Amino acid sequence: MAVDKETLDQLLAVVRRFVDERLIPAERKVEELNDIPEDILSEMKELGLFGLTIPETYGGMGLGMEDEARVIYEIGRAHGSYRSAFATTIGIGSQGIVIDGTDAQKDRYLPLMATGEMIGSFALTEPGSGSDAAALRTNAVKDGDHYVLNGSKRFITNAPRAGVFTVMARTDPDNKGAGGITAFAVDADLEGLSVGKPDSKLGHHGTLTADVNFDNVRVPAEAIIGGVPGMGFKTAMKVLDRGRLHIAAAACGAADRLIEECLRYAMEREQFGKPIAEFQLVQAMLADSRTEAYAAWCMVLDAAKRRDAGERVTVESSCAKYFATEMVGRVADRAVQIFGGAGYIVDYPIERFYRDVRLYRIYEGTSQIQQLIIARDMIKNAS
Ligand code: COS
Repeated sequence: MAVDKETLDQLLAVVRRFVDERLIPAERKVEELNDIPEDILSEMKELGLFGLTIPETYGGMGLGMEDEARVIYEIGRAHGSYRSAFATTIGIGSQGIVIDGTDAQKDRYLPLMATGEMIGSFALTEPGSGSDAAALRTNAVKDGDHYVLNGSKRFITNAPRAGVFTVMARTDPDNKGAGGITAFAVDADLEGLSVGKPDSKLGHHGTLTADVNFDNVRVPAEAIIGGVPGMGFKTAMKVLDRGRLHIAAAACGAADRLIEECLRYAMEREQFGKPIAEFQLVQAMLADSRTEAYAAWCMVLDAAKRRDAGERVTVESSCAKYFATEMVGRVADRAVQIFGGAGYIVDYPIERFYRDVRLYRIYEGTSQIQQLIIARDMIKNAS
């Protein structure tokens, strides 16, 4: 933990107030604009949200995993796109450099990311490779002291705003697996790099995702994250170990908000002459949501503490992501049920959460990929 308990408590209180007073009231505006209002983005930068996990030496707060999870829980209570606005910069878009980057790469990028001046983005997924990440086809061919990148990346969060991409590309054409992949820190303004038009999505309106295309993009060899070719897949997986816990924490925050909305509505809404919260079938739904959310949050905290203690948490991170994101899907489904017709119309936040939380079970590894990671580890340890 890079901050003491008192500082963390103050930060959490400030973030909670920001969420309640600024972010939640502007949720409808985010949906209408399909973007985060500029004044809110500026306030997020002032609060230091873009530097939460960037080490203090580089101008960030240097939060450990548990503290990050606690802040993300709070942010997760509001529209999912608020978190996405800074999450790639403190998460998958910077952590490759934080975990494996050279000193020169850290010096160059991290101070700019910590203030939100530069947005970091993570480019792994391709039109032909998603779950099978090691099958990626973007290639980087050595040419003197540069590499020439060709290929396309898909569904890249914050691509239209990014200043730097962590790009996984194949540098060894003879190695079709993980060992042939190298991670590069690629500046967004390099010639030949283009970003497609933002995707139209089921939810997360306000988060911009797009294709990123590389057409003979010349990247200096110093851009290889960590300086050693062939390590890119491992860098990506280490980044995702942390990223998956972050998503699990966001799912817990979303569940918290949904439960709060459900309870308030159930206590106000009257049917058959009394508040629906007095009916045991509604109580069962409330209790199931509360119980599952509590279990998920315990998992996130346990895995986060272990990571902070230096343990490798690949499996715990997958368990937490798998359970928390499936949990919030069930909580959102029950929320629609408790709200009834009101849960299906846009005047209430429930239908939006129902759409938005669906993504948590897909990105940064589907639920099925988490199951595979967990079971593979069990089998490996037993054999
Ligand atoms: N940390 C460090 N190293 C890791 C690692 C981790 N979490 N996970 C895997 N590795 C290493 C392995 O140890 C192995 O190294 P060696 O070759 O030295 O033994 C190498 O990376 C390859 O690992 P593995 O054999 O497990 O790779 P697979 O191709 O079988 O795939 C999965 C692994 C399926 C887990 C991976 O492709 C994956 O996570 N897919 C989902 C991708 C994803 O989340 N996409 C979302 C886009 S990002 S928003």
